[in-house]
Amino acid sequence: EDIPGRHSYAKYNNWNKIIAWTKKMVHKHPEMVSRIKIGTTVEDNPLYVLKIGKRDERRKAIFMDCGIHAREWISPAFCQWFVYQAAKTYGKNKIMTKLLDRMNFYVLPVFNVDGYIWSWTQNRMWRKNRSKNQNSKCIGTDLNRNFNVSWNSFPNTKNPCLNTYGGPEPESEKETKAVTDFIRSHLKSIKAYITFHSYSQMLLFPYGYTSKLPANHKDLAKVAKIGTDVLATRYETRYIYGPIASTIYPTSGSSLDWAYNLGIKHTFAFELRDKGKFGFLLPESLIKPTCKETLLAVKYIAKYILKH
Ligand code: ING
Ligand code: ZN
Repeated sequence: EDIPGRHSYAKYNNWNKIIAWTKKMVHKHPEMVSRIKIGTTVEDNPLYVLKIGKRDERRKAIFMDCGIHAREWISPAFCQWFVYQAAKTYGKNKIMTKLLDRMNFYVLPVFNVDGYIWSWTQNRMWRKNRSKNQNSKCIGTDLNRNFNVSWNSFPNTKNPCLNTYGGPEPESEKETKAVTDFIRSHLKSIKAYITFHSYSQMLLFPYGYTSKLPANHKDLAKVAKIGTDVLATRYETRYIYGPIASTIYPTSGSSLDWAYNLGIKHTFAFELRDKGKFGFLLPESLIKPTCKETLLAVKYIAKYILKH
């Protein structure tokens, strides 16, 4: 589909607009933003990571992804807002300048491109990717159950017709493989992994596949506490925080647990607005408020990463 009209940070943008936007960001800020193609999807769409910061691989980095689930449109909207604000406020905002002088951000604005397109054109409530399944008419794998961490150890990940199908094997999906290859090859610099979902207003950290707490639980809980407090300063939006398994529900094969066990000791998942009134259909009037308050929390986490 090719709906005319301009890209806007106050609107949900379709995939064509988002690709054009990635290109524009690089052209507008060539010294600050570059675009890396990390792979392609099942339907041969490109997977682009935007790198923000100076081109020095020795620095610390934070990897962020949005849109692993197709219908969670506020998530890609946040990644776009983040890149825009980072590039725009560098040299003006003290914290952003310090962050970008000392670290890189890798931002994947849409992880599940095929699913995102499907949710725009065919089924607004689509969650999974669009890969075909053997011996089943049902389409798609849940990319957030497809990672190689306690894969398939919980119910509902084995049936291709369910929304939480984990795929035929870990990293079976091209999208998952592209992201895991990228993170593995940049592991030296990546000090934090942040993934954005909606909805529920939660800030989650490991683990999902066990009720055991990770070694640095106290640090993660402290960062999440302050992060959610900082988020609330803008519009008094209340987030709860805690380990995935006890705060939302147990999950196996998630990107968050995978990244943590790979050695990235600060991994967080945001469940953005709201708490269910609009759910996945968050009105466009709430995009900017959601992005603004979330940016405060992300900047806080990044500052913490710089210090530690
Ligand atoms: N929720 C997430 C899901 O994949 C989650 C919750 C986040 C689980 C991070 C594990 C890790 O089910 C939504 N809304 O998708
Ligand atoms: Zn999700």
